[in-house]
Amino acid sequence: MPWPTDRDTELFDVIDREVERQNTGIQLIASENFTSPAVMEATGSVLTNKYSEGYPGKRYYGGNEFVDEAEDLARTRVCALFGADHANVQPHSGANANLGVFLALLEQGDKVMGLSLDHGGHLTHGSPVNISGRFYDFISYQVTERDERIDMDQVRDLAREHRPKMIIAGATAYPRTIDPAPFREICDEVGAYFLFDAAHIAGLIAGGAHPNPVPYADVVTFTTHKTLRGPRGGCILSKAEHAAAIDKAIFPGLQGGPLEHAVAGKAVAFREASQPEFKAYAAQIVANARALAAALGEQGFRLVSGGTDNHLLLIDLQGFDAELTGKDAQIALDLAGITLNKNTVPNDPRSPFVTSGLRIGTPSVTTQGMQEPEMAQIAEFITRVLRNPSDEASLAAVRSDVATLCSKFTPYPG
Ligand code: DSN
Repeated sequence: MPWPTDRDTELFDVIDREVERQNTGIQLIASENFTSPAVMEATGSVLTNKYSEGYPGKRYYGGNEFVDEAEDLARTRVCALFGADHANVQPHSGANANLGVFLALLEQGDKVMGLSLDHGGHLTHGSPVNISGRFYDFISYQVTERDERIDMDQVRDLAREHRPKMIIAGATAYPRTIDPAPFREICDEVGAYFLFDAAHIAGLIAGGAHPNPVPYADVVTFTTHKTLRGPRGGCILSKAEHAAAIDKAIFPGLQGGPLEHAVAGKAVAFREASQPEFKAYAAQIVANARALAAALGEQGFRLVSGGTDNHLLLIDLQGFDAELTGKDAQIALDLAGITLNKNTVPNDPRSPFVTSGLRIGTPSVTTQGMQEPEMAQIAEFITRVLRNPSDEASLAAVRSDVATLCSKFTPYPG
């Protein structure tokens, strides 16, 4: 029985409109990127047809000889890229990667430490609405009031007081370098496992623009679609001693059949990230974030922690316009073709649905080839929008300027 031959215009027209949106607007969501046609080719391949529960050489179903080769390529490449003993490339997402690590190394109710969500931590680092916060006893550390950087004195004090089974480093909205060495020292002192969640910065690590936590941490998790520029998905790197427990936790503990088309896309991305050009890419992401931070600072915006070391910056809007919420700023910028997300700032008086801040990232615009001069232009566009967020004519004028800029840097021409 053949497949239908008529084109599903209802659905593919929607995708065409999304291509147009990505091509003509400025994408500043810190956790997004434009993946390569090769990654998309692998992700859209016939590997989507195959069931392959298990791991290379140990599958439950037949016909996995080529899937095994693809998954082995992904595992070998990512281990070489980060200098890891062992990789599990099957997690469907970063959240699943983290949950898999918890399942492998913790018992329900164990104490774990992570960065507080409202200070830049991730949902899976102990939020009460996430399974992490419901099944484990999380103790949150924060950033300091003084410099808005992770308070390592507090991390040490809390670790000594609570003796957690695991300490998590890593963040989703933190603009500064996270040094893995002091975390390792504290973990050793209190006998805790050290998990580094590198989701946001995996590409910066691969490109040499951020210290590599792999030599320090027992386990490193990350998503493959952010700075690393691969397909959507997760990955776990671990010391050899944790390999069997992690593999067992992901399958059969947490997931069923792996998404081998996504695993193949990851293999392609790991190769791309090992090329010399990727080093230049990672360095330019950081240079662009710094340039954007400096330009926004000149326009009167306060940056959380005063700037950035990585791919993202956090704007605290309270000094710029006390009435302007992150929510309203996001909506106005979207209307002008600038996509980013509202974000709480440390000690934010507003709720996470409203917020007083914006998170801005440079991975996507850097993939497009934009550099420091374009960052100055983007800062100017953002300022024009946020000075008059309800002025439709002003928003339309910025929208037109955004389209002109993007026409020189189209990610997916044709
Ligand atoms: N939602 C991702 C982010 O934007 O940082 C993290 O999971």
